[in-house]
Amino acid sequence: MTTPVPEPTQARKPNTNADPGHPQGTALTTSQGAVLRDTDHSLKAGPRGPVLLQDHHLREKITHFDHERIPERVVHARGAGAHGTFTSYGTGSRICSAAFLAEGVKTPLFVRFSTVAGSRGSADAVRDTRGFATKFYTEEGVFDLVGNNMPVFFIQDAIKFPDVVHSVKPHPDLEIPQAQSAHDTFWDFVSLHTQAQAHAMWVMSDRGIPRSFRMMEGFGVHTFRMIAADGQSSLVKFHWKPKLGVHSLVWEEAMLANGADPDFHRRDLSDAIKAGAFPEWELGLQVFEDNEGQSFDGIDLLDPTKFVPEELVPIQMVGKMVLDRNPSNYFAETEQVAFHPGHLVPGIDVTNDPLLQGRLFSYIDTQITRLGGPNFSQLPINLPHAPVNDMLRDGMHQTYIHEGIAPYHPNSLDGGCPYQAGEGDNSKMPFIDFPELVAESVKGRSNPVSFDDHFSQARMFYRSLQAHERRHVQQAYSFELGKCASEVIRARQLQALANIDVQLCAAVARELGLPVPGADTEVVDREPCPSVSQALGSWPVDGRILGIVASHHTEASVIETLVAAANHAGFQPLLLSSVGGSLADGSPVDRTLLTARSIEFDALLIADFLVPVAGAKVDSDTKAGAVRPPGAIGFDPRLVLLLQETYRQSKAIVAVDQPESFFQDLGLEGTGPGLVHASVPDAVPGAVALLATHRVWERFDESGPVPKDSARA
Ligand code: HDE
Repeated sequence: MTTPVPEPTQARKPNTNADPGHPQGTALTTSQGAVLRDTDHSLKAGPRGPVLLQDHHLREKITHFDHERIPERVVHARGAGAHGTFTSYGTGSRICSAAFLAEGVKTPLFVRFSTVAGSRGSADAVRDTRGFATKFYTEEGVFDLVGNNMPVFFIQDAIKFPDVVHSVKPHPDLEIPQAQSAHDTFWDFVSLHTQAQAHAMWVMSDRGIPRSFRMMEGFGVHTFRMIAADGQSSLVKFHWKPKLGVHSLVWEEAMLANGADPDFHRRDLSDAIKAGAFPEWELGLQVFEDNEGQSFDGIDLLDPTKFVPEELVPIQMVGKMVLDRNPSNYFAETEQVAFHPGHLVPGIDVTNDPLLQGRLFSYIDTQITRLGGPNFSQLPINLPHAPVNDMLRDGMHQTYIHEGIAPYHPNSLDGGCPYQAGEGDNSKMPFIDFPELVAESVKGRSNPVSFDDHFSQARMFYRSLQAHERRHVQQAYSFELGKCASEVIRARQLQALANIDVQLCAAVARELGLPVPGADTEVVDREPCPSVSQALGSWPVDGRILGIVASHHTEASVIETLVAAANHAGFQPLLLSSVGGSLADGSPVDRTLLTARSIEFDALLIADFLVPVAGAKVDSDTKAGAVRPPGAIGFDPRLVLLLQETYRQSKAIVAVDQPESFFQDLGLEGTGPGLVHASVPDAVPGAVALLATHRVWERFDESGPVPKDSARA
């Protein structure tokens, strides 16, 4: 059968970031634009072959396919991105001349969130630091803020980066475990190299398993320098503050998610954007006087293993970021985006933090390998929106057709162009290399003495957490060290914990069945900083997932009322029923008991209990592992499992017009915290009230969270 000859294809669009799209045209062609008749059969000598070497289309198609992959990032390989806009409040202009910080300026941007350790296909919900990298396409050139969701780092000097990364990556013999720090080499390094203890503490806390990228803080980690229009310099630390607050998974959810939905965070981000629940952050600065010692209150600002508590230096907000567009092509955008901490604009400069200094070398080097040459800034996702007039020429994948004959400076043949700032008609604001005084010193391989304190901030962080958060930290260390085969390593890490907090050390030692060592280092006690706790305060529920359990017999008006109220409150409602199809009001079922798992929902409304359907077999269905209590014999066992998991995960469950005995029948604790009975009109407001604090932590914590603290009040 012959395929009809198609229309000629659309002209290829030029590569500009303003319009980087390459829509699929109507007519199939080769890469050279020749229209093709057949892409389903190789060219053969007769229907039974052999295949002819002259089939250029076959060879081009397969050769290109063979080269579809580029080397993944050596760290931060697993990521998800989104486009958005930054709107400046103008408050940053007091200390920084950067044009994008002037009042009301809107700057397009692209953000890539990532895990650090795992490879590109690894699961999202692993315990790890998260990357939080933002590319601002400002009118003065690209500014990249390449940060993490934790304010401290494992090492103080870039020369240690290959060491820490080799330790967390899978063991080289068998390449296991993937995307995990729960193994010998990581804890070997961290326990020997105690400057890593503060960052390890953050990773062992709930921050290591975020609920969503939308609910993470971001930190520039290093101290940067800002220069005002009058030349005055300040030292600053960057902070991203999420509108939805900082929230985490519980460990059971993280483990379930990695099996049931390895794309958990990626999906959450793109679903929220699709649903119009656009994630938002405020950008804030901690500003420090640029003093000679570059320190604040005994904290060396050039030491990236330290942070400055908000209680000591409040964060001044300078603008807001909204992410409102998903990438159209993962590879072209999220995979090819190339960040660099040296992509700076006039008014922002680096400091001498030795970790930052090493990063300035590393990123361009890695992009050359990863993106196949030095011209990666010409890729649409990396292309500055400011005019580019460099004298960089040629190289692999050069897409510009440069004109002129004199790409050198000074020249007279191209009329002297391009001019440096201040030459010819170039009066533009140039990048400022701040004329910092370089202290008289001696060349050598050493650290300042102030870098020697490895434990005081880990202790401060731990002691600033709420009781349930501290329990999570104890469990995380116990799990991770319990996965180490070497008892020497476990004992060495316990020694580090003994220097951090005696009770933490004792709790972990108990789990490991090892003796509790005494401290062997004197550690300064710092004031706790409750602002690092995630438990204090309340937040909007925008875009949180509300599961509404309904049967095919639930009245249409009940479903309509609940869904409308959920949408009105800002939730993303998902209808859950025994099987698929449509409910009484015509709404399609979003999840069935076969496809749903507790991890998907932030809270549940039970509009109807679900009776067992054929296929729900208590004995043979692993999802129905929950033993039904006598009162729940009439319930689908998978619903019992869902509710029991949701309960264990300290999430709210609202029984809508259900009998008083509903929760007891399920084997849950009657009317315990977060188990609520409500009428149809009161159901969604009940969920809003409970979700504003993210979880019902009191459920398993007799002391309950400490009342709201002044830091968040
Ligand atoms: Fe990175 N880091 N890093 N890093 N980093 C990379 O660059 C490196 C560090 C961070 O979504 C690589 O393009 C060195 C701190 C993020 O594309 C590489 C050192 C912080 C991302 C690299 C550090 C980060 C990277 C790998 C120690 C938080 C992902 C691929 C001196 C402030 C960006 C790439 C994205 C990626 C090197 C330390 C954040 C190899 C040598 C500290 C968010 O160049």
